[in-house]
Amino acid sequence: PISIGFNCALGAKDLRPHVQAVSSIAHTNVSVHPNAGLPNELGDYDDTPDYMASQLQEFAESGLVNIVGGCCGTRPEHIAAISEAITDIHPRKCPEHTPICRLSGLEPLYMDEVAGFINVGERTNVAGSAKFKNLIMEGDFDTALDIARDQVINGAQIVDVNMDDAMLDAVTAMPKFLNLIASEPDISRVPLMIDSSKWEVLEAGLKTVQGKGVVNSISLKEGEDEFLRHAREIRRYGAATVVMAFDEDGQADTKQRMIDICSRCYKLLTEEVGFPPEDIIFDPNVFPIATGIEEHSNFSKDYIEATAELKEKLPHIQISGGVSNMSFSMRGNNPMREAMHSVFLYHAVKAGMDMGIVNAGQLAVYSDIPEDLRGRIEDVVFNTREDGTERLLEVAEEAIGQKRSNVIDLSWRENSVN
Ligand code: THG
Repeated sequence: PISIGFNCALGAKDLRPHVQAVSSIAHTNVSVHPNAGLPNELGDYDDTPDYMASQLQEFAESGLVNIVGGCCGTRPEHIAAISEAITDIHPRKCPEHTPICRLSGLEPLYMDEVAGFINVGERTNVAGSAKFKNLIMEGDFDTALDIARDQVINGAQIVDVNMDDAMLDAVTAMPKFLNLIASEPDISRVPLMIDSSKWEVLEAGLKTVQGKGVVNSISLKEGEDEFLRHAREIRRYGAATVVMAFDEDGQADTKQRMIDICSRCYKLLTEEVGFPPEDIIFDPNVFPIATGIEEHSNFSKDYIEATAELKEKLPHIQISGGVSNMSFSMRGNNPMREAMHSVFLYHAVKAGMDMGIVNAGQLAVYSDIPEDLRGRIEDVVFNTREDGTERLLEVAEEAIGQKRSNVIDLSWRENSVN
């Protein structure tokens, strides 16, 4: 746009905080055309030409605006006074554009150093939660909303929604659920991630989400033409996107393939589509380890090393991954899975991983994991010994016993107020 601005509204004075907020972030001109105050009981406008001119002069002197004018209640005398008051003042300068990924629900989410690692709630996924799936199948969307709310309460800064199931019409279910989320401000304050393997479902979601969400995901699976077409559409809807390391030959399952496919996608997206690199979220593939299958043993190591190289090589990108995938072989043993996720994240985040799809609120603290267990997990994550999986299985039973306590310690309430 040539300009983003405020029209009419509250009169110049009460618009100031809003003008200031937009002025500090807009990478285009900022315009203000206030009314001459709010109408009085008789429907007249009370702000005089001199008063309005002095207000707008102050906006201009503070460097907030590029274009000024008047709306309801302003007359030629107002415009003349405003024009004279601002004649000698330099227009606002646009702030420098810092390329960080900016998302939003009702509230903004800036993926900068202050925000740190971003947790994406995984539970509103019919393939990832039996409870969620049953509720959606029964049509109990209201109770299903509680799962989304719990994810946010437990620290999810983005909520992933997935309705892909053979028994479900996801093109209908996705927007239905997203619309219900939109009416719950405690959930919709965070950005949403629309998760589907079908483009029609992603597009139905894109049409529904407010703010700036994330598509999860696109890839080169069906070739360059489809990939570019989808990327352009996502751009048109103003969303960011997850790009899977997946090409015409299948999923990347080695470090080199992860790097090659992501690099190819980066070039296509930035050069052919003009996609902002900071809105590209690569997912190099988190696959299960400790499965007993030799070919799987490098998956986590490759992911972590590819992450470090990609962050180095491709400016401004984000790296994401479905963390709970890596522990599938320990299904039924949640304490062990939580410990594995935490160890994996500790190293992946150090390598540059920016965000992860996780079971929000169910992550062990790395330093709380007993040293012996931590060491055994590290051995499988980095594939440092052949008997790594066996050694992890040896202690798996013990881990089940160490159920994480969900009892909240309120003894601090016994202390005195002072
Ligand atoms: N990358 C991207 N998107 C993704 C994934 C990814 N979306 C889906 C998935 N992977 C991430 N989400 C989940 C959600 C749940 C689980 C794993 C990944 C999970 N669920 C329990 C299980 O299957 O054992 C369910 C238990 C229950 O029913 O409560 O582990 O990699 N871009």
